[in-house]
Amino acid sequence: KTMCVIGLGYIGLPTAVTFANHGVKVHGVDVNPNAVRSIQEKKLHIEEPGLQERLNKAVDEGYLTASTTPQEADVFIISVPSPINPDKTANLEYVREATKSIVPYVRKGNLVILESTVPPKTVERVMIPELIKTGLDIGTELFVAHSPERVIPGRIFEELINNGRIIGGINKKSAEMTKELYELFVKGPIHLTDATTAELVKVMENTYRDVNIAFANELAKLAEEWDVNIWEAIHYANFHPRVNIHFPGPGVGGHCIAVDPWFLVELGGEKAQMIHLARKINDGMPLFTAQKTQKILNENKIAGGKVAVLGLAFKGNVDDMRESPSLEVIHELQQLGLEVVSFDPHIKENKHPTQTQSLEEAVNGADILLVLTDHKEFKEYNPLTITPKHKIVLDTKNCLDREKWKEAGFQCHLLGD
Ligand code: SAJ
Repeated sequence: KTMCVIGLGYIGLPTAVTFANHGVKVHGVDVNPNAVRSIQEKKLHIEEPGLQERLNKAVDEGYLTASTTPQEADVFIISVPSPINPDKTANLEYVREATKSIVPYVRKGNLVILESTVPPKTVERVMIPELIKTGLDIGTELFVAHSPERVIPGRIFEELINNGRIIGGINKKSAEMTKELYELFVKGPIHLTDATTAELVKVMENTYRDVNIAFANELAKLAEEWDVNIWEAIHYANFHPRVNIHFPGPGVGGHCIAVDPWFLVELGGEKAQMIHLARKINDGMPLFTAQKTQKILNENKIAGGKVAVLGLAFKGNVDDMRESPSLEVIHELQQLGLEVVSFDPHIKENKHPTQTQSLEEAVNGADILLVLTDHKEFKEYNPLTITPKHKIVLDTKNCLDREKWKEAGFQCHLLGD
């Protein structure tokens, strides 16, 4: 089998590499010539455990090539961004352009698979009208399916193989062909349905998480009123066999959970009230976090104040700071007139104006440490060696060993306590 993967980002590249490692001749395509070059040279432009070895193998054995233009293949996989516009409407232009780009290369009997997460009806309304231009009969001569990825950055390869998949075809044959393909490496159960159901399922999963996190954030705000530690409370509530409350935090980042619910808000309008409210609650957390930081400084009678932000990435142990709540928190802190420096062991070069290159540099002269990301490095810090001006820490992810930090003389605060 031959395959053409359009879009070599966080999902497209690991997917291309995995198929290549399983004997499929894969041609990767990206509009960004730098991404293409780095793959040809086996240099990674993204951080993901296990990716480097797998990429080396795929390229060295001749199973993975890359360029900026598609070529003929048995299967086409589209894995391009589906972000939201500033007005929170879905931007499906990448999906449309990627589909257009393959039209000249698609032949009778081919299979086109969309991996990107999209609003329900995108295959039908955006892709099919382009694919019709091949002149092939959709469903008998050209097969189309949605097979959304469900992997979590940081554990992509483990999850690509072990997670179940939901595959939605424009007809049964399309779904079955797609299933047969993924069975090359997927060990989890594969469920077949229609394309629109698969689109909705994927968006629902991320929306479930967003709404649940909004609930946790609201509980955190309430718990503060009563001096209850919400982390402890959620921990106990989750012992109930039918309860699974997520955890509060300084906001919801990434390009999935904070984005996909907007697809449902756009399509659902007035009917999507709870989903919309959850988005607003989570988007309000950076301001809440900044205000709480200010409040702690006030209580300690520290005027002005220097905040050392620990963590720029949108979540622990990843190097991705796009859509990170940390950026918003820093902005809000600066709006409050506070001085901010930041440090993140996973964000290597100078990617943010507040960024310092070492922990020592960041905490030097700081009045408060503000932990925004649960990186493993932060958990391993020995607080005895950390000497800011004032020993105060606000741990928004509850990731530090509180007792140890208290013993080291730190005044410890949580989001929701
Ligand atoms: N977060 C909280 N509280 C929690 C859990 C997460 O505030 O209890 C925050 C994180 O700090 C982060 C954000 O939410 O800022 C999102 O992180 P995440 O780890 O929940 O999710 P992503 O965006 O890395 O990946 C999600 C996953 N979806 C689900 O778990 C339902 C993944 O399986 C999807 O493949 C991915 O979105 C995607 O691409 O759609």
